[in-house]
Amino acid sequence: MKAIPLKISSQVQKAIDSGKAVLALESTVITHGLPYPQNIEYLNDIEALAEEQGVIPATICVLNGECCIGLEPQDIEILKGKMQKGDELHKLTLRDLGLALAQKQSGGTTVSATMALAEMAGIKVFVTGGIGGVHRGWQESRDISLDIKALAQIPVIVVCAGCKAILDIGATLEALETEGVPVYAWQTDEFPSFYSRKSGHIVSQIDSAKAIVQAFKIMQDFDKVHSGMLIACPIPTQAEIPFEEIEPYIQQAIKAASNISGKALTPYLLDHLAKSTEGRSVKANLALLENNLKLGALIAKEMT
Ligand code: PSU
Ligand code: MN
Repeated sequence: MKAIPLKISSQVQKAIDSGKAVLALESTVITHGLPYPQNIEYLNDIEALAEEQGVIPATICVLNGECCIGLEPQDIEILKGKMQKGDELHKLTLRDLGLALAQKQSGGTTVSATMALAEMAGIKVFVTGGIGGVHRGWQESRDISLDIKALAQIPVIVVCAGCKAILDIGATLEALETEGVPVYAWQTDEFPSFYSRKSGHIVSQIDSAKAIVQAFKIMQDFDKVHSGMLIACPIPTQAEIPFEEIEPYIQQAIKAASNISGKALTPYLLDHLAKSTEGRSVKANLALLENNLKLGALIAKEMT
């Protein structure tokens, strides 16, 4: 078996070599989660914010068939160029990586693919907006994100603001339990629901980066356990869209998406919400990403 070649940016490589804290960042949020040009602004802002918080950002994506762990300035230009030209940027889950590398594709990596690549690079902490999970109506569609399986099998800590609000949150939490994924809410006992701080679902509370890292390290000492860990960090109060307010928009979006399935579904729903809420959902998304990054930085620093 040959190892998959990783294109680790010089900054990230230097940080790894010197034992500095590195934080992996997801890229499907850039290619498929946020509208253009906010997505490129986000990429620049979030990398700067990471450095402010004392960690080296490693945005992970695939560019022309290469697995990038951290982006060089020219990589950001390539990504930007592809977005401007409307070149195809794929949404790459873990199962898509083989063909993507073989065919020199480019794309954003989802939580499952980013976790796998981060782990291969030795990065243990990863920040995203919301994980994929069990979709509403799963009894019929069987739509359950590969993210759940990745969390069960790849030992990386994932910081998110809950699962995407468009999902069946209760069923997602049950699936995470079945797969043995530890799930903690940050300084609260309620699992947040992405745009809102509340979901009505109670999970275990965790209050410090130290406790997170300790629990994670002990889990790794179990021979038969290789799971990741999910830390759900509620969106800041001032950026929140209360559940009762966003829910009608979500239902509208789901209704409009009745003939869309597979991996096109999430981007469709997010785009629909961005339009129907006149950009409010995008603003909330950006705020929660920054907030997650700050927590991810604390954990990554604790890890070193
Ligand atoms: N949450 C968002 N925006 C996104 C995603 C999640 O707010 O773009 C992406 C993540 O990359 C996640 C993926 O891993 O959607 C899950 O997609 P699916 O439901 O098709 O598995
Ligand atoms: Mn799916």
